Amino acid sequence: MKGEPKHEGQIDVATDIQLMDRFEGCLLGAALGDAVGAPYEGGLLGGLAWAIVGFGKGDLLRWTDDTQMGMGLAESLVECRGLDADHLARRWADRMELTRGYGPGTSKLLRRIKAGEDWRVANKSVFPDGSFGNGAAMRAAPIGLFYHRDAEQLRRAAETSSSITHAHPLGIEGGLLIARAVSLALDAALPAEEFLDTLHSFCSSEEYRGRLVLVKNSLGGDPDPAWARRSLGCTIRAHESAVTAVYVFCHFRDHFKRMMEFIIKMGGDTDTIGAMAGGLLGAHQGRSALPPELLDRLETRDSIASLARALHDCPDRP
Ligand code: R7I
Ligand code: MG
Ligand code: MG
Repeated sequence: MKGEPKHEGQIDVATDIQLMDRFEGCLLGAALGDAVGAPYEGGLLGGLAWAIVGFGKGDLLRWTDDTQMGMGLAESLVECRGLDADHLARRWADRMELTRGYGPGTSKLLRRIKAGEDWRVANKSVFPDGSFGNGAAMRAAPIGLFYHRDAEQLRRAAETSSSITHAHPLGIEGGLLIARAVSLALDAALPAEEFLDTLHSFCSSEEYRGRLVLVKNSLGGDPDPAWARRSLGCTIRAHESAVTAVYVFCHFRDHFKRMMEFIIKMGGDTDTIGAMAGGLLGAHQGRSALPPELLDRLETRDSIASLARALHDCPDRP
């Protein structure tokens, strides 16, 4: 039982079951946030395009590139028992379905990797300094889960996995922020101030650190979508959306539906902010915090849950 002294080698079963539940909550929460936010990304035209792609699929909640890449990352971590960047680059390139709404730069460079180009070359082929889109941040949750016990391994894995497609320092930092935030969110007792302070010291650029200070100052007040849009951003750029997801999580850490309503009201990159914030909420609260009536409609729900369990059970997880 929790709190009782343990003998050497004895496993705390309750804690392990809770951790497994939070792994499931995280990957399912990210996919659900992505799928619930997807019809609102890109305004009316984006919604229309998403509806056309989904025509005939009933009320299934369909996820986008955010989840496709996140699941590819989780699979690769499990199969390679840790991060193998070449394996991961191939996995992403092989799995890419264009109807999932990939970012323009990412889809171009994944096509080049699929054609045989090394990711170390492809990642500067579209933008000369690499991309600062939020494509690395949107899929970073599995890194946060897998390496949650070791912040330095987490940093290295987040940097490498981000730079496969997002070599710009701001793109990489988005992946770092979300991976670290997920690892911290697994601790259900962590106070929001401490969570934000740890993230602040983990980040290096003013784009991220300045916004994290704004988020800390907002604690205790009411969340405001217009303020968040203006001061933190809700765009496709990593530094204008990853901290925003942290803000949303801090204000709605146990209200998935209210959190998604807020994200949709804020507008902009709704699927991606939904994926990042949904992953944080699920990591923090576990699977039971996700509304069952929405989970029942989530595309590939069961395989996402079993991938989360495989990630948890991976023998080489630090
Ligand atoms: O980051 P990325 O994979 O896009 C992810 C987004 C999410 O919202 C997904 O849901 C999906 O809809 O797409 O794709 P990128 O094309 O790498 O980056 C996104 C955009 O950021 C680019 O298309 C550019 O508009 C902008 N951007 C840059 N612009 C100028 N210079 C990214 N990097 C640069 C840059 O270096
Ligand atoms: Mg998307
Ligand atoms: Mg998006």
